[in-house]
Amino acid sequence: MSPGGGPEGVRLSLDDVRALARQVLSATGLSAAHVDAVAETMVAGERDGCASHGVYRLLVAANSVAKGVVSLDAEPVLDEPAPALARVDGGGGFAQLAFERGRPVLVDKARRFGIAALALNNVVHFAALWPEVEALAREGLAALAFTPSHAWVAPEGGTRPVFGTNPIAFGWPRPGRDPFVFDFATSAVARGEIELHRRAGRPVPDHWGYDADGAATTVAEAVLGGAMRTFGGHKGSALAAMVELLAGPLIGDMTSQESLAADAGRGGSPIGGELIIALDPAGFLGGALADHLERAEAMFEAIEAQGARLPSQRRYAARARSLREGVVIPGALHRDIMMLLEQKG
Ligand code: NDP
Ligand code: PYC
Repeated sequence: MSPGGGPEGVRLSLDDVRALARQVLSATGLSAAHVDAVAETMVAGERDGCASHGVYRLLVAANSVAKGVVSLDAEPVLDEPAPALARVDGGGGFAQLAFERGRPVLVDKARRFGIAALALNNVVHFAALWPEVEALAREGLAALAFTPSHAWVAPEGGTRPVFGTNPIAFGWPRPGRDPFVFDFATSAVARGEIELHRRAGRPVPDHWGYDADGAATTVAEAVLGGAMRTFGGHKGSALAAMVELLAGPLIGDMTSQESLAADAGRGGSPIGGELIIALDPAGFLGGALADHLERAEAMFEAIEAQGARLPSQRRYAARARSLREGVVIPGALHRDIMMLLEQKG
């Protein structure tokens, strides 16, 4: 760890971030396998400039442990309900380890059948989805991932929460280049972003949510206690419903309303399911694969040629910078993490 983050920040190398994340997670009592899997997603989030899903999530993970929401040493159990389907029961543990255990099977099935799906059930989820679809795209697969959360988001036209923040992530393999990846909540913004605004005492835009009386507000705390809004009006609302269905009832798991009810006021991270779908482009394209992937590149070029950027470009640039220079953690967040460590020590 070295100074240089400015008066309000602490500069850390990525190795420092990894060591800190492991130390805090170990101190909560998580098993070594969970510590490793969870820490890596936090390092990746911080490295890629995704503050709402970086080391801030140490506070979130520790809260879920303290509230008794997560199983500390759950060993994920894999089964294969059909040739192209895999399912991992996470046993109430964090989702990251369940994904790690299911990923090789998903990749193998996608290569064998052209398309395959992996359901994660009974997992506690607080993570970003891009690390998963990016990893699959780096294996040459197109990938989609969905997960509900807790009922925090109102449907378009209403003001009471029904949906989770319900992210959708997509990855596309680009030969010789970093994959094309996007990953966003179907709410106007991730809840973690509103929590960061609350921590910093900053107002939020008035289209992010309603207070408990259903009135638009710029007070982060009021949105957290009221209802968030979907992005893109009725379109985000329909996509949020799709995520509920695909990663809830379709895989035998909870909707965001059910997950919030199961939390019973403890205030932990959502417990429920995730669906990941992987397609091998070679399944449709066979020997013509290279030609068609090249046509995809023409589309990316047409986007960039007019000065528009691709999703994931900012993240890859942040990654390159963090690998060179490390990252700067806000001072208040660093203090809260160190305080957590002292309490556990
Ligand atoms: P954003 O609204 O910030 O959108 C992020 C995506 O949009 C990224 O792929 C980003 O690429 C891309 N993007 C942003 N601006 C542009 C632009 N101008 N041009 C092109 N692409 C752009 O994210 P959210 O706040 O909605 O979500 C943040 C994270 O929260 C996600 O990773 C999500 O998985 C996570 N989340 C997790 C939940 C869970 O239940 N586990 C629930 C909700 C959210 P880039 O990264 O390069 O900027
Ligand atoms: O930021 O909305 C969010 C979120 C919910 C669960 C994990 N992240």
